[in-house]
Amino acid sequence: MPHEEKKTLFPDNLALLKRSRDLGYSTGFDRLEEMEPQCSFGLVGLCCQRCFNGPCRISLFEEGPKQGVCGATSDTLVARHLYELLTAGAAQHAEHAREVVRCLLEVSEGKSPYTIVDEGKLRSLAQRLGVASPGDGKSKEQLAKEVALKALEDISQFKEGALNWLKLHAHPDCLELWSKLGILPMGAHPEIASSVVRTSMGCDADPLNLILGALRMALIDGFLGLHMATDLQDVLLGTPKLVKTTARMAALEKGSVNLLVHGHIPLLSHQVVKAARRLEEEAKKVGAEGVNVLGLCCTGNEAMMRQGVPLLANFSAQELALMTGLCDAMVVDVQCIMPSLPQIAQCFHTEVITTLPYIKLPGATAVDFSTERAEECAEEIVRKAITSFKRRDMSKAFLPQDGLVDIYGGFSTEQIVEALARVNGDDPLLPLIESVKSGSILGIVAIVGCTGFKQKHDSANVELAKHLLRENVLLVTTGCSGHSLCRTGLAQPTDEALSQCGAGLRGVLKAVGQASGLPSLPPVLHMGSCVDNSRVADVLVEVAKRAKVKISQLPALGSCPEMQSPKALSIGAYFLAMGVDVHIGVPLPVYGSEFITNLFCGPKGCQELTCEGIFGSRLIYEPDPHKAAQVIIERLKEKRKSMGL
Ligand code: MSK
Repeated sequence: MPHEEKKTLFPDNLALLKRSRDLGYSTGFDRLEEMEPQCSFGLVGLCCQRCFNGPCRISLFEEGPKQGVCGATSDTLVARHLYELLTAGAAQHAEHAREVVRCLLEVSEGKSPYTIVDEGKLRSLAQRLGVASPGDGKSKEQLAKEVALKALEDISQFKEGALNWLKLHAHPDCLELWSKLGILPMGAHPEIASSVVRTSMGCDADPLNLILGALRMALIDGFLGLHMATDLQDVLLGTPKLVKTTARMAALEKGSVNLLVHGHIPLLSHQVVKAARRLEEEAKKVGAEGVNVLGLCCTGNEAMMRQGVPLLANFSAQELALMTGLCDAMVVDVQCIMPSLPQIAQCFHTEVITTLPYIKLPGATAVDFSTERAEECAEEIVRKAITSFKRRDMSKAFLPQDGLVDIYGGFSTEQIVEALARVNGDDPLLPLIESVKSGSILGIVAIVGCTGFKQKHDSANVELAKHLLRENVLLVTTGCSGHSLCRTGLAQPTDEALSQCGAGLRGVLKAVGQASGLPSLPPVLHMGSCVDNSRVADVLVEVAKRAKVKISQLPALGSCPEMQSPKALSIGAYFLAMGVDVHIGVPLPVYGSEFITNLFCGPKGCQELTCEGIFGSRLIYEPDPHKAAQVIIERLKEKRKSMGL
């Protein structure tokens, strides 16, 4: 097998990887190879660079140091590092949410071109937060302000007891357990500050105490990151509904201005899509057929879910997209943006545009985006893409011949419930619960998260999905895994896609889909971006309540086969704390500590000191997608037994 074919799965990405190598351009695939062999101390969490006595490296073997210069043990090093990783993930999601809260506050004060799009959701949030009651006559602007202030309370103030967003979304049993464990978090900012202090040199050194701190970060991630961002984005931009669009590099159009949106916070991309539609005529004046907006990574998922924007590429293919020579501009905000992008862009005519004053890339153009001036900024960005189109050199263009694939996305919790309600209007969750009880559906697995460079790109996501579908596992997806599964044709209700499913699952998908006027539901339900894992959590909480079981009894699991970002880890830890098993395909830097490894992946020894014993969940590490599928199926069967099935 040629070397490149071990690196990436889909033919279009493969052709572009070969092209990058032919032209002598370096991508992440090449840079990882140059990096190897990687430091084994770091890989198992035993390299500490916290002070200038080090770097300290603790040996796993009989020979060599067993403590750092300060006396920190391997358990302390691993726990501290894990806490830091979770803090990095949670902080990114909480800051994402804060940007959206700020926008909502501006809307409430009439200072923003954004509007309240889902007023029903705003009113429901306001009532559940206790700032509104039916018939109180409050305007939507008043409600927006009060909801935004409640959100800011959670983000920045020190609070005791359960935070507002925990009360909104957590299962009551979970709240009780987290309270007993003493892991109910303070506000996001106090928790992040506390983590920085506790993980510094000479501070918290108790491994168990550090892990309890890390679990607080997991809850910050889940509630003050994922849920808060999702709720308020839906209010401002609309709650996603079923949408049909396309995926793969073939979504680039040779005759159009191709403008790529990349990053995470959809406030920017939403306005860029609207501006692109307004400025079609300007594009035509320079000889283009129009402006074609395409999505990368999670911004791509957000723009797909609400505006039907095609999915172009996920994390590991962001550089490859530029290798087509057909990208006129790429606009980015925050997270998962490779610093190499402007270097590759300069080899073509592509303009890379950063938009946040605190996120800049050497070689990129900066357009400082503000939500107050969102329309103006978005038009400036689209005009830059149109100008760049005029510089495009078609002799450098290369569009792989692998065709477009249709995708059906937009499966918000509301959309899923709406589809189920067409089967049973009085009790929408019942058809799903009965399908699980009858065995037509073995369980529910969310294949989520990233793609990276350490495995064959997209392959583990796709192989795991195909294996689980054959075993009648209902699949939902988010993040860059969502791109992988859409590209493979599993997010469309075709006979070919359905033929990948076991008979029981196929029957359920057809029955629910046909009630909504589709031939079937697609085998994989795309629920959105990384923050939309909140929607997955909401579904599980509601199903557990309706089925009158604990979340930890549900045959449900989250899998991140190609994890690359600490954000995936903080999301995973949030699901573990809820009682949901989590599978990862990339090793965590915890193997330097038997205590921490057993705590997450146990049980060995004392049950009380394992996730299994405390939450009823387990972290499963298995890089091989087929072996992982077998382990996952066994775990789903164990959970079914715990439900008496
Ligand atoms: S973009 S965090 S690589 S999913 Fe959300 Fe993709 Fe993972 Fe970034």
